[in-house]
Amino acid sequence: MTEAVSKILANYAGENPGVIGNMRRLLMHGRLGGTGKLVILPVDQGFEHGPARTFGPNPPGYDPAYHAKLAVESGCNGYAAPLGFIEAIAHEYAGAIPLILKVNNSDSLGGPESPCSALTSNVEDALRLGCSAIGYTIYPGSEHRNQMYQDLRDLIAEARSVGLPTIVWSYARGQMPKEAETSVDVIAYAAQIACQLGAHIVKVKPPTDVVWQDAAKKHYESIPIATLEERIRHVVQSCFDGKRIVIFSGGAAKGRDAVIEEIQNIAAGGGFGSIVGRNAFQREHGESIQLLHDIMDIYAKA
Ligand code: FBP
Repeated sequence: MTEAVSKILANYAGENPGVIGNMRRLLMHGRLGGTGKLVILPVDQGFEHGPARTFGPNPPGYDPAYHAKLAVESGCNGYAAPLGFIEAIAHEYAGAIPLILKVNNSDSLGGPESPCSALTSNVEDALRLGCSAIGYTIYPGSEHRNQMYQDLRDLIAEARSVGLPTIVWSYARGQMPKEAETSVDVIAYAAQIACQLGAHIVKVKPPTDVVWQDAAKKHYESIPIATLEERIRHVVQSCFDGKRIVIFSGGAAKGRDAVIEEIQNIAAGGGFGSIVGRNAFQREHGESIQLLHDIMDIYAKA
């Protein structure tokens, strides 16, 4: 194990050997293995956004094998997906790359006011499929958030008891306008909630310079948030002063330069890495490998 990884894992000292071992597996795997940085390929958008929106831009992606292969070939630290996609590839890929079973999901077919994901698989499935972690989404801001928090607490306890770490996708949405979902105060708050619930790794969206909560505004007068780098630093600080791993999502597909610029800022602000889905698999195969490598190179040098 490298010094960088052992320093990170020291922050999880109370955890059992199974959890630590699986986190070590994630941190030591792939092109960024040993650097303390992570790039994960998540492919749950078929469930979350629907097949045409997700796979239409690069149709080979309709095949679950395409994504597992992309994650391995590009040297990602891990591959995250819902039950169906993991079941379709686990016989070939368990052990080849850390698999992360996304155990809850929601679709885009209902209203946006009170989002709440369904449990679509469980800890037993994760073990059966040879996964190294589970993933769970919470929606701080939804009227169902307290139920999600309680369910997550139980799930983390169950996963921990069999040595699996939990990655929490913390997305504020529900009873708030769109611009609030990515405001810096709300993103930092969503990240803090995930850490307080016991998340081993937290995943949030890159924050904008909007401060949404009135009660927080005066406090942000003394917190630098003008640049993305500064905002990332604040989110990292909000994750137990950097003692919990926080990674940032890639978002809807955009041009290469915009992706690279965003990653440079995340890396400069001390972010631990990225979970990049659409910006990877919606590109043609060779192009997506190249972009993932470019992203990894930025983190490797940070
Ligand atoms: P992307 O890089 O494609 O944004 O993937 C990250 C992710 O968290 C996925 O796991 C999830 O399906 C998606 O973002 C949700 O995006 P949105 O909030 O736009 O529905």
